[in-house]
Amino acid sequence: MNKLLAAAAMALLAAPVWAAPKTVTLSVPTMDCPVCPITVKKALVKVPGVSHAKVNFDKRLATVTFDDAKTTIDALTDATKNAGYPSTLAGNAR
Ligand SMILES: [Cu+2]
Repeated sequence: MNKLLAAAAMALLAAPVWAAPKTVTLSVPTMDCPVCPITVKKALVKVPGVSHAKVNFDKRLATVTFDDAKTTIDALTDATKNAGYPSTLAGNAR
C-alpha cells in the first residue's frame, strides 16, 4: 500500500518534467508608447496555453510562459502581429 502511494506520488511529481511550461522572450520593436505593452500582453494571454505574459516597454521585449503542448512560438508571434505588433523570437531562448 505504501509502495503504491509512493509510486503515485512520484508519478505526480514527475509529470511536470514532460509537461513543463516553456518561457520565451519575443522582441516587439514597434511598441512606441506606454499603452502598447498592454495591447501586446492582452493579445498574448488570449492565446490558449499561455499562462503568463510580461511586457517590457523600455526593452521592447515580451516574456511569455506557455504550455508547448497547447501552443507554439509561431502562434505567439501571430497573436502579437494580429494585434498590430509583429514580433520575433529574441535571443536564443528555444
Ligand atoms: Cu502605443
